[in-house]
Amino acid sequence: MNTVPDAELDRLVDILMDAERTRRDLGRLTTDRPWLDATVAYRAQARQRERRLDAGDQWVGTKLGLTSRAKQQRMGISSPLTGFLAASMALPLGAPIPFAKLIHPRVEPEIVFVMKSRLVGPGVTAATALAAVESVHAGLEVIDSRYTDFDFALADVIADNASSARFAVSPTGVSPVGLDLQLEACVLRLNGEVVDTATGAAVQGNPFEALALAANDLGARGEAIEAGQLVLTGGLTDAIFIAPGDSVSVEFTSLGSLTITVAASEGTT
Ligand code: OOG
Ligand code: MG
Repeated sequence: MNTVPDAELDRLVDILMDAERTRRDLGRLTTDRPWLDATVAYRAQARQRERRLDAGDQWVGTKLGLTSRAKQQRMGISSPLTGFLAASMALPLGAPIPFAKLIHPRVEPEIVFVMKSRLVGPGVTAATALAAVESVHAGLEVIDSRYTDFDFALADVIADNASSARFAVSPTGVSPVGLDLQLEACVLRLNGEVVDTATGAAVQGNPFEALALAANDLGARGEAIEAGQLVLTGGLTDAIFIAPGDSVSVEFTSLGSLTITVAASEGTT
């Protein structure tokens, strides 16, 4: 239903952005809003993006969510989705996760693309997607749903920008040419202990398929993935909960490794 007035969308954005700022989690917004479907939710997501850009943030890329079975099963939603990445979400190299600013953060390993050229659907395939990639990187995403216990329907999580909070990307990338991302393995460690493993095939069969999906999905809404932007292709494994003082690392076969720590105490950014 696309007749939902902009004022109603702005109210949704206010609720979600207040929850983020005040660290107060919410019940599902879809419960008492039968008109809140995926299409309306993407309009709300785009308005949140505009608000952030108006406030001086920058749009630095796209994230995919729920692209692996591990994630889909955990969340009980079988459809992938997209969100936007803003410069303020990027954790500089070595910066800790600001635990005190988040509600109930979780971390997941991701394969990340830096784009060489613009990619816009429809009709994007894994092969054309690969040709638009400059470099492939190891990533860790910090998700922090604004919904209680990460309990949401598809439209809720789309409106909430796919639970995005922070992300870290390894500074050195690898050329996509000759990489077999299906067989690219990753090992996820929490405080040195292996907690999960996966290969790139977990992500839509191949992360380049996920990239094509994002470009086609954005294209259908009149948007594109721009040269120089990042694309987070979605958690390869389930996300893990973290606590202050923790250290999370991911090690890939060819993409190298990346470690982030969690700020040790309240008030630390
Ligand atoms: C939704 C966001 C999912 C991913 O990589 O699958 C996501 C959630 O799990 O809260 O970022
Ligand atoms: Mg993710």
